[in-house]
Amino acid sequence: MLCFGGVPLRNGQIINGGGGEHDMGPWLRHAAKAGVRLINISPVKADMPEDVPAEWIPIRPTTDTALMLALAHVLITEDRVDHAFLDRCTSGYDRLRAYVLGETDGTPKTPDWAAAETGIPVDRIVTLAREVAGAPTMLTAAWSLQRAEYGEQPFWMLAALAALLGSIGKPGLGVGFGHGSIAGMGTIRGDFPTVGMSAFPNRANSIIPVARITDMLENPGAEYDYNGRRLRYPDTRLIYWAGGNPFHHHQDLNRFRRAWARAETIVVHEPRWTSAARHADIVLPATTTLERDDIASSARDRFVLAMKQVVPPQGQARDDYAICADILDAMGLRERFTEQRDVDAWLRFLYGRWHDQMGRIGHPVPDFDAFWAEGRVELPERADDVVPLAEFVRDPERHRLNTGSGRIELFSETIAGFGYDDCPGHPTWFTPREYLGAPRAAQYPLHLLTAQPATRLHSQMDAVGVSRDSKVRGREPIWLHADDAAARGLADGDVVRVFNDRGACLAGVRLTRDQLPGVAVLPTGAWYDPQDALCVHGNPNVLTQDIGTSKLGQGPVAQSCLVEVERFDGPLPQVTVHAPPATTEG
Ligand SMILES: Nc1nc2c(c(=O)[nH]1)N[C@H]1C(S)=C(S)[C@@H](COP(=O)(O)OP(=O)(O)OC[C@H]3O[C@@H](n4cnc5c(=O)[nH]c(N)nc54)[C@H](O)[C@@H]3O)O[C@H]1N2
Ligand SMILES: Nc1nc2c(c(=O)[nH]1)N[C@H]1C(S)=C(S)[C@@H](COP(=O)(O)OP(=O)(O)OC[C@H]3O[C@@H](n4cnc5c(=O)[nH]c(N)nc54)[C@H](O)[C@@H]3O)O[C@H]1N2
Ligand SMILES: [Mo]
Repeated sequence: MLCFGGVPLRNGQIINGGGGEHDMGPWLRHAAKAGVRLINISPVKADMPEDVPAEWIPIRPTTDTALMLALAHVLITEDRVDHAFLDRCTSGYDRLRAYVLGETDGTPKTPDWAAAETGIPVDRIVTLAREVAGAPTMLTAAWSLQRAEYGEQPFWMLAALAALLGSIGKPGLGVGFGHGSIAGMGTIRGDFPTVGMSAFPNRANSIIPVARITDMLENPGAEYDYNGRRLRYPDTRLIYWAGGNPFHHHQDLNRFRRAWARAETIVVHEPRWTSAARHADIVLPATTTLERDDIASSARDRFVLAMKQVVPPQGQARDDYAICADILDAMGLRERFTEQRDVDAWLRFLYGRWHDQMGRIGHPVPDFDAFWAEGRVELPERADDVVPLAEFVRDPERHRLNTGSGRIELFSETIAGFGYDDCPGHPTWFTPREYLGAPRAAQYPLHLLTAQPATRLHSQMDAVGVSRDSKVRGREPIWLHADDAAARGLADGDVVRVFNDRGACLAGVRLTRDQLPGVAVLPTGAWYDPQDALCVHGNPNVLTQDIGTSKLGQGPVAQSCLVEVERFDGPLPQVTVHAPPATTEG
């Protein structure tokens, strides 16, 4: 199993909709015990847990597409591709092949070529290609590979690689994304419905890719490309934000902060005095899940969980639901919004609907009161094997895919038809602006990775407990290779200034040898605490660039980021962002 970005267990404790089962570690160990050879292709060795035997192939960040293309080059030139599979199940192989061999652009994607980009020795690339061709191989990549310039390419190329190997549609093989990104990937939960609300139609018929928010605020009315469409940014006067911390998650926060200030009114629902709340005109204190009753349910988890209130709402906090209902009341729309249900009635209604669906498909579950008393419903594991795309591979004509050709597209006429210079019709290597091979690396020689934090979910509960205890002199830890630190006269526990021409933050040095030299890791989530243009706490998004992955996806490119670090010897500024707000009586 080739794991691009490894299988970092810290990420597997999270799942949208709640996790009743932490299955990533057990399944990974199970696979290792069963004799599956695991290969961690990542700048960071710890992306595979220490107790799981695995080979580590260090790779320069954001060069995975180059490695995949070189693997394809070996498979093609040594005639190890599965021609029968390519003929039956794919379209456009000839186009991709011509590109890999350099017939279209004059650059054959040889192991030599890829070694220069990836830092992986030529021999290892060649043997790796032979190994994956010679043994049944599963491919996976962390979602983070997409959060980079041209982030569409590694995912498309990994799928293409699985197609060249003819492994798609076979048990335990093929390609699956995010096996190390979140709990429940590839879970053997049956195909059951979930407890949940239906989504409302978007009557305004207006969307933007979420990573383009700064562009939207800066350029009202401007046109931009997105996934084959030409869209226009709305003129945004009012920002209403509930459930999310843009001053945690967005890239290039100094630029974002200026753009955010252009809105006339900003309303934020928050349980905590976060940086987003601090940048709002009106903050409506919201309850946390601990202050209300709710139900957790996810299509990737075998448990439906009763999330019971633990404490009454604190201070003036109210449920988001109650806040919205009151606002709609002022518009004369309360009843249409609530459908005359309070929280308890909604939970009973949503659970009841699911209860009936489950009964109809032959899997009766307890009624609401029994569920609530027990605290959970456990859904059975599937008895049969689930093999994605097996039906398609068995009979590609009858089970056509939802692509233009109905097949796995190694060349897409649809995407080629968009005419994008940054996302053509087949997987392509583009030289990023920011990576260790860029001219800019002369000035900013460290590639900064901003992984998910091991000590919290994103920015949540940063001020307390495990998150607070992980800080180095109150700053977010930055992991540096010992040689990079030594070259800068840095020791473990030092506070450094991390900077580039977009911004700067402080961070606390942690040393390692298990990471590619030239790579620095500063996890996301330290609350943004800007003091004179310096985030004194360590939010890495003051450093990241805010451009789209390409005109196709317009996703964020947080992982494409070069920086330099230097010791911070001045008096240490106090981290103030965790302090509660000043209030007045009355
Ligand atoms: N503890 C914890 N778990 C979480 C979250 C959290 O905040 N905290 N967030 C959850 C959410 S919302 C999501 S979307 C998922 C995200 O899941 P991912 O996107 O998979 O998580 P990351 O930690 O960003 O990246 C995984 C690993 O990829 C490696 N990596 C980074 N860049 C490259 C590269 O260019 N090439 C290669 N080969 N490897 C690279 C990094 O070393 C990193 O450890 O995590 C979820 N799980
Ligand atoms: N540099 C860099 N940036 C990244 C990433 C990266 O890899 N690198 N990863 C990205 C990814 S994958 C993600 S998913 C985003 C995550 O970004 P966000 O989802 O914006 O981050 P959170 O910190 O989870 O924000 C959730 C907020 O909701 C509040 N909250 C909790 N419960 C409730 C509630 O019931 N009601 C209300 N109203 N509020 C509540 C919390 O206090 C918290 O402030 O970050 C992205 N940003
Ligand atoms: Mo995410």
